[in-house]
Amino acid sequence: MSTREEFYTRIDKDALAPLWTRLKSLVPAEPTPVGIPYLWRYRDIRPHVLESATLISAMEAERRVLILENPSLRGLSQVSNTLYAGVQLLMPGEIAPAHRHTQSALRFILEGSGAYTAVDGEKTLMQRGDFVITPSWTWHHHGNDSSEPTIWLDGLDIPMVAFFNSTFREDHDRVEADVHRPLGDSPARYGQGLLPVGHVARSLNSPVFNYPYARTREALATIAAHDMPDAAHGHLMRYINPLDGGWAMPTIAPTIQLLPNGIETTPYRSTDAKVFVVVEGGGALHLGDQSLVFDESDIFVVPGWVSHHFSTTAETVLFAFSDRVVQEKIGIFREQR
Ligand code: 1HN
Repeated sequence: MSTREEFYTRIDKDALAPLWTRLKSLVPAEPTPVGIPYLWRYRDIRPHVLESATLISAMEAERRVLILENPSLRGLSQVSNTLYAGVQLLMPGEIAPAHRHTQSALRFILEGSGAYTAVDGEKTLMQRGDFVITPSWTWHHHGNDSSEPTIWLDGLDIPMVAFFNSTFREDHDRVEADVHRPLGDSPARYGQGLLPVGHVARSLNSPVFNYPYARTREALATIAAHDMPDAAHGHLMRYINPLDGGWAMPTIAPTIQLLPNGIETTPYRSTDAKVFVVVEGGGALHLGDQSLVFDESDIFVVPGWVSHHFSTTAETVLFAFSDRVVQEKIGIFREQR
């Protein structure tokens, strides 16, 4: 054994290790992508999601969800290095019981009309394309009083909160938590370009907890009708907290973008892994020599620092979420065109 090896063996007993053998891997020149790019075709996963209702109720499951697990992170319940994603089903008449947890959640509605989620004492109805926030530690339950199955994408910061070992959960003692504000209260107070004078933020989240697609789509259409698309992003907008103009959530950064029909965007990469939902249209995601063809309602993940670009075969709207907000806050977000 060399003198160095003998030294490493000796200090190992005192729970010590040399940095110099590890420095280059601890601090590489640039990020090594975690997870692989992957696309879940909605037409493939939808039958499985619907079949799950024949096996278990929302009540028994608590949340009847099929996890979207990155193929290179199997068993970890992760879609990316920092995020969880899943597809949730609520059948007519069902309730997913009230609980709360320190993880923050977003919902992006894929199917159905008229189911509700109740968050922190207020219900909101969910339609396709709506983006809904469930802030950390708020009581929430979901109910479907409509006659159609309702399906949505859940995005949570589960791996991030686990990293900090700050995970707490609590089950409500009733199936439905108290609802003490009427439908439409939050949008009236916070979602009309108005704020109650003297309003004090109670949370780091936007008090607007449902961003209806009808309004989002109208904004995109108006902008796209007269503005040139950005070469890499088309018409890219972020969901904001109207109290301060920052991202709508403190740990997950949600965006919506319109890509004109026939566009071929320029290559782009950023340090945040992104999960996309194809809200409208179709096209392809290109990564090196790989192309993933996408259609309406498909969901795909692009790991951080992987160069990619898009081509479209129809006017396309993409919803996406990532950990960009956290990376910006701690000053490590990078992007490259
Ligand atoms: C959760 O509370 C929901 O409230 C969805 O709908 C997915 C995944 C893990 C932990 C909690 C929901 C979840 C979750």
